Amino acid sequence: AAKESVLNVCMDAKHHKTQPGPEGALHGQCAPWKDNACCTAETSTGAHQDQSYLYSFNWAHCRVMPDKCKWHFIQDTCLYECSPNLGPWIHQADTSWRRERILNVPLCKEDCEQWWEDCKDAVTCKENWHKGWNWTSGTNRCPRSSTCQPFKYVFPRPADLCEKIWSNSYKYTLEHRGGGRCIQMWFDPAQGNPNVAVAKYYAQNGR
Ligand code: FOL
Repeated sequence: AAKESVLNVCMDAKHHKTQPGPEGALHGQCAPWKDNACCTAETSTGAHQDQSYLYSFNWAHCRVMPDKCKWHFIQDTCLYECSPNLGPWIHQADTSWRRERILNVPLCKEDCEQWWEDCKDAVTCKENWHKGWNWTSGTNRCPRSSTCQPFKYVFPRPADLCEKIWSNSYKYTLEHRGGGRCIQMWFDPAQGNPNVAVAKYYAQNGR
């Protein structure tokens, strides 16, 4: 029962609730978290919109992002905004837009590899999507001197994508979905949220 303070918490970031709790109606891919969430219904809707009020982020900064790839970015946004089970990996952030961030969340192998597979032919100009954009138009555009290339060249292996894109929010692991040792980006809520047990495990066993 060590470190209970990191269980069932929300990070102190741009859109997170102070405390997790039930949300009657979370939108689309965020619905699995409706029994206990750090996101509001409004945030869950924003997670599905292009250049939403959340971060004004433009997925199509090089060209339109294929839907099968965007699905993973929506799922990532849902996990990031809604999960109350990321406490063991919350750290102080040093940015203007959030006090806390997640670092090295152990992502399930299948989730990372499927994300990479479905995005390998999508195109981007940057490896780290947190920093260094040109925001003068109100949304992120590719900085001068960057070039648009397929993900498979920017991120040669799945680990490169999952780890580098959000400044090491995730750590690529060899752990499998359902094994209780890695965080799943999506799950069937009928069986409960599998990430509850994962957070409990890491809260006791470190890292
Ligand atoms: N998903 C995951 N898993 N982890 C995250 O940390 C995460 N973060 C976002 C979305 N999904 C995530 C938020 N994304 C900027 C860019 C992207 C972004 C939030 C903000 C941005 O304004 N970047 C500025 C620098 C701002 C600063 O560091 O003060 C830039 O230079 O482009």
